[in-house]
Amino acid sequence: MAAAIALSERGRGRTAPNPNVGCVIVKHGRVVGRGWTQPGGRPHAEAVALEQAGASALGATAYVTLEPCAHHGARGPACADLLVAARPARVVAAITDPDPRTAGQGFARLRAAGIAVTEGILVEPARRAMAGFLTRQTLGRPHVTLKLATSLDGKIALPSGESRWITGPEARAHAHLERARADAILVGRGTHDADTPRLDVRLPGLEDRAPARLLLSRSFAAQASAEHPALITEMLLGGGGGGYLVLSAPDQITALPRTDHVLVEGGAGVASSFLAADLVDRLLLYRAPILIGEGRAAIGDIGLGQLSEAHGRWALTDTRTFGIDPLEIYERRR
Ligand code: AOF
Ligand code: ZN
Repeated sequence: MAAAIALSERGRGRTAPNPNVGCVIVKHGRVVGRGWTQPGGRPHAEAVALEQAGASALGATAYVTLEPCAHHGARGPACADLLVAARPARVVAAITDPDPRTAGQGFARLRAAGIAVTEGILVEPARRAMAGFLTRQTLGRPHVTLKLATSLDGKIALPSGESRWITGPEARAHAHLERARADAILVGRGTHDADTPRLDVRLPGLEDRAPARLLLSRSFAAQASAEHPALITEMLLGGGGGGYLVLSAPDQITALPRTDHVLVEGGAGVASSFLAADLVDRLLLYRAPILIGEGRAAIGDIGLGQLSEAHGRWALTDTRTFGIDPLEIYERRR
């Protein structure tokens, strides 16, 4: 199942509004098929893995990160039916599909066909891997990751504004991998004007990833929507070499099509407005072992009244080190 979850990560950021699912088929201790949800959402993970396994799927065990779908879509058959036809002896799944077209019916169809089903394996890691789909299903909006790269004392720049670079190349490369796993990347007007970030994925083999670029700017959005009265306005800005969708408020991410994972990158104004609106689900805190002292804080006012409101909100779920920079990952407790 851990291998299936790792495979599912390959689809993350490219399958919305479909979940990024992973599947591994094992026969006599050997992997005979591997699959993950393909860009655009189809083929599904099981279809890819079963195609690879061919006749070897007979009597095998299929590990899948989400309950196989039970609906005959216009875009392909139900994975539960594909499995029933291929006749594995057993299907092991992480979580139930909340989509009402499946919601337990996938498992029921497998069991009715005499296939053994085990549910609930590695639930938390699987949930994390498809957090975008699950957040869309439960909260009706994309899953939001806020990335911060700070000094030990929580600063992102000198008083002069100098900020290149706080963290080292290894941490920055990992941040690019996070971009590859997002459907959209968001920055504020200040960051856009100061850094003209390219917001692309500069990693070997992943250059084809092109997450949508979002700009949060109240004044810009007002100006743009006077010209084009749409909720979200597409604009071509100088620098960065491409188009942005301009949002006037954080909660407009809810209306973005085909966007289940949003990565919020900077700066302090954007971080503060997403935190104040309680729209951050996951915090990536890269913390360079340097002290800046007087400087620009990573986060401004987030509307906190009392200290008691701050406690209990965040849980540390992972720590890693890139080069000399530790990364802490926190999740919002809801
Ligand atoms: C699976 N395996 O790899 C994925 C599944 O638009 P469709 O027809 O592709 O269906 C989308 C739904 O299928 C989606 O809401 C979710 O319930 C399921 N996604 N299911 O068996 C997969 N990506
Ligand atoms: Zn399916």
